[in-house]
Amino acid sequence: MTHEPGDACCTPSTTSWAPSRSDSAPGEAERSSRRAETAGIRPEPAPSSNGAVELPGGAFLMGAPPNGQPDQDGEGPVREVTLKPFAIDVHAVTNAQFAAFVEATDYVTEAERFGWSFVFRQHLSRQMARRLEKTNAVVQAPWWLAVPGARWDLPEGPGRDLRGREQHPAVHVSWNDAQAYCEWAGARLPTEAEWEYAARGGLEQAVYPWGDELEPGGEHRCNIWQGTFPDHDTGADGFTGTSPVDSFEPNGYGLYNCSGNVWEWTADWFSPDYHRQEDAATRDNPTGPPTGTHRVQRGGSFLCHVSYCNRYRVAARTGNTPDSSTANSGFRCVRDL
Ligand SMILES: [Ca+2]
Ligand SMILES: [Cu+2]
Repeated sequence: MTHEPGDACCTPSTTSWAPSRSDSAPGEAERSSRRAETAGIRPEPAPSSNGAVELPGGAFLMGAPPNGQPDQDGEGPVREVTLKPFAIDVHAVTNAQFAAFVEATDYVTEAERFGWSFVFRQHLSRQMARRLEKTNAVVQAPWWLAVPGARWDLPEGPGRDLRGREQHPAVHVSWNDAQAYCEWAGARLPTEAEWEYAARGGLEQAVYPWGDELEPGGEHRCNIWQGTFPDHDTGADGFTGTSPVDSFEPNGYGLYNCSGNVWEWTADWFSPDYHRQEDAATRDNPTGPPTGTHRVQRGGSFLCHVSYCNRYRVAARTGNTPDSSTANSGFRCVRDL
């Protein structure tokens, strides 16, 4: 049984570039050499109160129906899943919130410990992209470059800090980093089922969090890619990279950016087929397979385009290894009620 997502163009894994993080023993965790206050932004005073909404849970239809293509990602079958009530943050954890966490704990992210993270090529200077393209590109997805020094507070590597991006989602955060934040904030990552139920915003089996049309009335409702992937993003939706976490209209539950902007980590291990088995474990407050290699990510990102992955639909899924970090991966928190 495979545990890997269909293809990893959306968020590359550490193992897709050598020296991979899993092969190189991480050094002694150093104190963050660049503390939050030097990231150019002021930490948010109340990091864990993100404007959460309480959701009643109950039964909903999870997954997407067959569309004539092989279901490599395991979006189907459509199944009824039941959830307990929970509270979920209306938006992804911001840079300002992550800065407060780092300031309070001196936490060192995995990207900092390993010394690099994945950045989309066009977000680098021409010189840096050229310098790195021969040695540091992901073979299957050469628009991703492993960039030395890229980390949560320097999303494009040394150079530009977070000024002006206080309310953008924290990125270059691995699953392990997200777990550490959640623990500190008295929260947890959503299960995949909780994430999808919340992202659907009360609509049954709609394609997107707001309905079935990508651009209703010609209006952009999420931050994805427009133009020709991966060469030219017109930015017609207003953004060619991350956008503030409360951009665009929220869904029916008041949640922002469930589709697009950044991929969001969930608690579950990834499997394309574990949930096909119909039993209590997969239908009643499911928590995913007991083991795996990749953690599920949901929602798609500013890089997603219909010509390539089409993974900004609300049932779409991908995954990455828990130590992987990329410029388009973030997370939001949930709490039990
Ligand atoms: Ca965009
Ligand atoms: Cu994608």
